[in-house]
Amino acid sequence: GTDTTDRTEGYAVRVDRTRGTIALGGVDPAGQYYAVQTLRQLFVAGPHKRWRIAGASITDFPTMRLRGTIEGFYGSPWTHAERLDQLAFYGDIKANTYVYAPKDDPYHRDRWREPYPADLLAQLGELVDTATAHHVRFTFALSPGTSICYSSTQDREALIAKLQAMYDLGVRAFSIPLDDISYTRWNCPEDADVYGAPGRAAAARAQVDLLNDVQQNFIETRAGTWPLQMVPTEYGDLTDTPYKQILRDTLDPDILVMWTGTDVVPPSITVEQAERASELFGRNVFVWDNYPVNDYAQTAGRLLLAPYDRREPGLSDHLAGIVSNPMNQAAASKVALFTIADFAWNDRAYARNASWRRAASYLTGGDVEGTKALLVFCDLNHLAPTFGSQPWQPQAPELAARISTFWEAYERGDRSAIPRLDAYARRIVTAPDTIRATVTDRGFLDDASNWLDATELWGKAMRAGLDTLAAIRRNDADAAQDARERMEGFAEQASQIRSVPGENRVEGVVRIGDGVLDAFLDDVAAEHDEFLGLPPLVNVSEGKPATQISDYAPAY
Ligand code: 14T
Repeated sequence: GTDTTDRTEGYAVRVDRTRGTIALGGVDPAGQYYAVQTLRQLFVAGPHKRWRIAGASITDFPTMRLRGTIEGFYGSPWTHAERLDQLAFYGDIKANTYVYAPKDDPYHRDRWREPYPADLLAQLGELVDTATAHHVRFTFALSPGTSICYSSTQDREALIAKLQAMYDLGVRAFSIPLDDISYTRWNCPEDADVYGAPGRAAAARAQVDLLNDVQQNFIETRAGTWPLQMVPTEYGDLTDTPYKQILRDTLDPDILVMWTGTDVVPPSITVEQAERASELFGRNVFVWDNYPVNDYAQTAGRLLLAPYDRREPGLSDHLAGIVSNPMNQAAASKVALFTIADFAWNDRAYARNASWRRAASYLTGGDVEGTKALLVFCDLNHLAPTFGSQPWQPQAPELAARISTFWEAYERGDRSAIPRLDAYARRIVTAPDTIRATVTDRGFLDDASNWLDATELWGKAMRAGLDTLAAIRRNDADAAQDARERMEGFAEQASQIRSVPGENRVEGVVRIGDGVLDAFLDDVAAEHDEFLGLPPLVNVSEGKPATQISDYAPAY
């Protein structure tokens, strides 16, 4: 075929098996690189350690111009080695953007004026080169908002000097995030004279003054730079305010404005919302998506391993792009990042489950058993919280469906109910070993280690629970008692496992299938109590969540 594309980063691959030829073409260097990546990914392992490829005819291009991550979380920043590994990973998933904005790098935010010491500067230089090698735009972000005096020439000079040092390393993309700062108080008395009494409108005037200056007198006067990016102080709502009006009307139209969707961690992002945000800021917004970031209280003890979801097809028409704010655990973030890159590449063709399977397959190097085991594990870490009390992605949807089918069959007296669920429980028990044997990414195994340990124990508790029910069914009181004790022992052990100190910013007990797996064990215990002739327990906590044993009383 001769169908090609002229879209930025587009490419074509033709594999003609009858002629035995392979042709690759790219619109630009990134497109050529993606042609090679795709060809590499099309090879499958054949017998005798030989790689095989079927015929292929592909013409492809991304719908979103900017795709990737913003290391923008609080808490333990990624290590240098993790960052190098991520940049190579972005090449594999055709992501082209990495924004360096770790809140807890002191030189990024708290001590933004201070130059990087030589050793850290050398590392940043290595990141820039590695990013370039994988066609990733290393974007350096500097967050001066907590202490900058907008009207101070000295502060402006310090900021430019810091950006210039990065330019000298090869950085060509820059961002000035102004999130999570007070905009109703100045950092110096002079700002009140220049911009007026502190408030939303005055903050917008000061920010625009600074940003336009950087765009016009730094970015535009340096060769090869991309337009400046910024994060507004109002980054997560759709209310028109004097702040947004001033940005819309006076911020240099070339400057990219980020937006998180609503409520910091958005339960969904619709086309209508994106259109509205883009209208409010006077340009197509650049989405900073707070998934799978786990730096806030609701994520304590969690890894977030669900595929990207509830971002509406068609968003690409109204956005400059999407970057994900990932977890403190870099490698464990790859499951979500893989799927986000899929969505950003082609939002209208995105299929969450297919993308999730491919992410798992990627991490196991295509190992079929490993992929299945990894998906069982990811299902148990599927819950995605918001800042509110309701998660935006449910916990363990696969296990929950199987358990609900199980209880129906069990109540009906279906004798295959227990063995069927036990087969899945066995997969939970063995998933950690299979994952450890097949996932080639050591970082992932390290990040997930405690969650893998907990998974095995919860799986064993579940199997002991099923043994309890089986014993009840054959009226074997001793065996039922014994199995219940084993069940409770495993559950007790599992609930001792905590997140790794210094990883999850908010540490806590490792959560695995919570609300589903533990609920199943509670239901088994209730069945056993009934078998023993004990009255069922009722929740007497008067509408509040039941958290302790005194919240329950026997129903006589
Ligand atoms: F800039 C924004 F786009 C943004 O999301 N900023 C922070 C971000 O660094 C953090 O990782 C993320 C998730 O916790 O949320 C923002 O930080 C907040 C937001 C809040 F509403 C921290 C505390 C809050 F109460």
